[in-house]
Amino acid sequence: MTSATAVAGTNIALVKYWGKRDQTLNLPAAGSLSLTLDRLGTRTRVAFDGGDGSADRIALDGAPAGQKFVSRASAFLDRVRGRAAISACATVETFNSVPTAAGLASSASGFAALAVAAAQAAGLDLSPVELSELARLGSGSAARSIFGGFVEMAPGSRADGHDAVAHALDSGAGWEVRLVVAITAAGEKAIGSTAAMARTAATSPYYGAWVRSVEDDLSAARTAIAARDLNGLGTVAERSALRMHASAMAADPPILYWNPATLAAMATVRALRERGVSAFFTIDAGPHVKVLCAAAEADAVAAALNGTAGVLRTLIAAPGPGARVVEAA
Ligand code: 2P0
Repeated sequence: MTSATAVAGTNIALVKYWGKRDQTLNLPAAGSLSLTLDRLGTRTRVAFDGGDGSADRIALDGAPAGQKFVSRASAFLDRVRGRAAISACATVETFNSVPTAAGLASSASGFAALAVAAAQAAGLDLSPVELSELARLGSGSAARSIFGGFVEMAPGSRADGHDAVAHALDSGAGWEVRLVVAITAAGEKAIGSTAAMARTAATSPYYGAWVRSVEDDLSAARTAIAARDLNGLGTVAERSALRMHASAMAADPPILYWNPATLAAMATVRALRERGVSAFFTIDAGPHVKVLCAAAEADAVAAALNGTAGVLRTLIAAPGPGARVVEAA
């Protein structure tokens, strides 16, 4: 029996992924661009040890995982077993440093860590690009967490998805930015990303316009990163987040992730900018607000967000490394 433990940081998209060209293979309809974080991540141990004898035994944060989580993780392990030609059920122990499914992108670090740990435990020798493709099959955003720092995900054009993988943007390496996360609610989000994307694509009259807008945002974001232009990158990030949410809000039934504290935090960010602080928000499939800023201004940004009505707490994250094996036996 072999086992492996992997860790992965979550990533926050600055140019958002929202919609698929293929549901089964999780192929995105457009590219995306993100920052992998040093904290807010997942640590996962996988052993193909027979599981509980007839099924995978999967624990999340020290307790047996719920049915939805188990079936998604088991389906993913089936792909790994298929590739490695093994049949043994697995024991999986996974720990998130953020609340699962609260809109803090735990599926990104979760499937990145699971892909890396499961591939290693199964004896598969995969390159980072192959791991990115594997992680994408678990969750589209997980493909990006295989790499550290600024990362771009390609939508690809092949039906088999081999070209829908992420790569690191080396031009951003060493840039001392921070993401200040303002947590505005406790508990799980109302509707998961997968279902929300599908509904947006099927019913939102703005979906096509959203997808068509992404390429220009990617291009502007790449240019800004290469130039270390925080205002340029932040402007793209806010635009991309608002357009993503606009497409979702226009779905039928509508998808609205924000709460009053989300709006208050956005106002705080605008007020910071009026005072000369380069701070820019982005919002994922949940009510929390993540604020991009320079490392030197992160404490001031966090203080302003902590003083915002409805913000429960903040944490400051820096760019972090890609997913990696930390223990193998
Ligand atoms: C992103 N999100 O680019 C976007 C922005 C949330 C909002 O990727 O269906 O959990 O597993 O591919 O990866 C969340 O979507 O969805 C996400 P699936 P995933 O970060």
